[in-house]
Parts: sequence; C-alpha cells; structure tokens
Amino acid sequence: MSPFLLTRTLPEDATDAALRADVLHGLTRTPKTLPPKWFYDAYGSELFEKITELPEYYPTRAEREILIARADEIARASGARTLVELGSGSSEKTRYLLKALPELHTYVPVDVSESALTQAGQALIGEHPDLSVHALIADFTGGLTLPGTPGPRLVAFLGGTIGNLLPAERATFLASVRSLLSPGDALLLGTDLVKDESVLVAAYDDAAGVTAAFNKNVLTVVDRELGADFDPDAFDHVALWDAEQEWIEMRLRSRTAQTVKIPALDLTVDFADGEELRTEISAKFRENGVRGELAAAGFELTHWWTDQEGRFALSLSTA
Ligand code: AVJ
Repeated sequence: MSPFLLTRTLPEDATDAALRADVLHGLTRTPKTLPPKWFYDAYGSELFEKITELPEYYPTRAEREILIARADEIARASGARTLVELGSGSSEKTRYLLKALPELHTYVPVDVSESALTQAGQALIGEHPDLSVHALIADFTGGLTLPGTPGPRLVAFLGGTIGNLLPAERATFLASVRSLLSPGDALLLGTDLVKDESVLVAAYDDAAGVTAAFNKNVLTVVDRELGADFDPDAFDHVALWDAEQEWIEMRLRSRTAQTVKIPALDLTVDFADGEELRTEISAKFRENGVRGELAAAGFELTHWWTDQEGRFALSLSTA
C-alpha cells in the first residue's frame, strides 16, 4: 500500500487569527470588504459544489472539458513525477491528470481543509496503489515549503481561483510559486476568460439563488466564529461586472441602516442604507494578460488551451 502523509504547516489557531484580522481590517475601512476565502466553511463548500452544477455557472464544466481533452498533452509536456495541487479541495479534477501521468511518483494536495485533504487523499491512494500522497494543510497564499519529492514538478492551480486575488496579490503569489520551482518544472493554471457581460453576471447571480446564499454565508461564518449578530437576510446579493478592471464583483448591500456587533473584536460596525460590502472579485483574463503576468513572475507560457466555446483557459508554463 502506498503511503499517505499529512503535514500541517498552519498552526491550529492560524485560521482564527487570520479571520479576526481580516474582519477587523475589512469592516473598519471604506469601502468595506471581506476576503472570499471565508466563504468556505462546511456549508459554504457544499453551496460551492452546488454552484458548479448550475446551468449558468460554466467555468467548472469548461475546465473539465479542457482537462479531459488535454490531459495526455499536459502529461507529455510536463513529464511530471510530482504533482502539486494548490487549493485541491475534493481533488475531483485531479483524477484526469493522475490517469494521464503513469510516471507520477507523488501527489501533493495543498488545502486549508484537513477533512477535504484526508478524504480526497485516502480515496486517491485506493485508486492509485503505487502513488504516494503527501498532503499539506497550508494556505497557498502564504509561504509554502514543498516536500523533497522527485522532479520534474507540476504545480496545478485550477478553477480560476487566481482570479479571486487582486492584481498585486497575483504578482506576489505567482512569484512565490516560481520560487518553489526549478528549471524544467511547470505550472498549470486555470483562468476564466473575458466574455459577454450578461453571461458573466448570470454565472454570479443565478436564477435559483444559490450564489446569493453562498455570498450571504460569509456573514453566518462571522456570526458563528466571532459571535457577531449579522442578519444575512438584512443584505441583498449583488453581482456586477467592472469593465475597467475586467472582474466580477460580489457584494452584499445593506437593506437598511443598521448596526452590527462583533463581540470577539469588541467592535460595532455601522452600515448606511444601501451601503455595500465587497466579498469577492473574480477576475477574467485574456491570453496576453496571462502571458504577461506569468512572464513577470519568471514563467514562460508554452501552451494555451480553451474549451470549444472559448470561455475558459488552461495554460502550461515552464519555470
Ligand atoms: C472557483 C473559487 C474561483 O470566482 O468563480 C463561484 C468562486 N464565487 N461563484 C469563482 C465563486 C461565486 C469561484 N472560484
């Protein structure tokens, strides 16, 4: 039986400290913001899984289409013996890569959720008896250290999650990924593409209201973790396209003037009637922009694949 190792690089209380810092910082500035990583408690992760099955939310299906069509090319071009996946979650899409990479020695899933890592990791070693799995409990936006596994390494960052980072954060993130790699290693990056505004807005404001529930769930997380008294129903879900920045913004708009208490921070937060709290940006990309951001971080883009409809791209770049 192949080994399953789990390494924690995050202190047990790191999440709590980071949430406090983010909430304090985000709700005392103008305009108010909360980072999207706090959507994903157990309920939020469940809602996200539902989002990926919505008729309006095309990115997951489009990326899966590319992975299925290109897994063999990705395998041949990378020759990877170690696959590192950032934000691996359920490792659902990884299966297509693992199937195409017979030479693979070690799979390194990286996620902040220990339960997701354990579940996905155990299932994968059952399916791939010769594969080592070394899971890392870590925040991929912080400084990662990779286990000393054989190269070449392929780092996969899928789902378009890079679009949830601001441009300056993306530059820092890509440079830190580059610093983990050696010449001959590669990065497989999933990016959602600029397209018709109506298609984009519908993907973030679905008819069934699942994305609205997902957005409001961040308030429930703050209530539970920090003893706050946010009423999620006192806010409306807003999704809008920023044509200048080329990103979707999700916001929560206060339905009235209201005051929210956050006891764990000794903080009271006032919302004006109609005031908006930004909860997520989801940047959409063009090929030249992706190439440029990668080049600035020391990567050379060698392959660019899209789905048939040209909605989403996977790119492969070498270190
Ligand atoms: C897949 C995490 C990148 O930005 O599209 C889905 C999250 N937010 N609906 C995205 C999300 C609203 C998502 N990521």
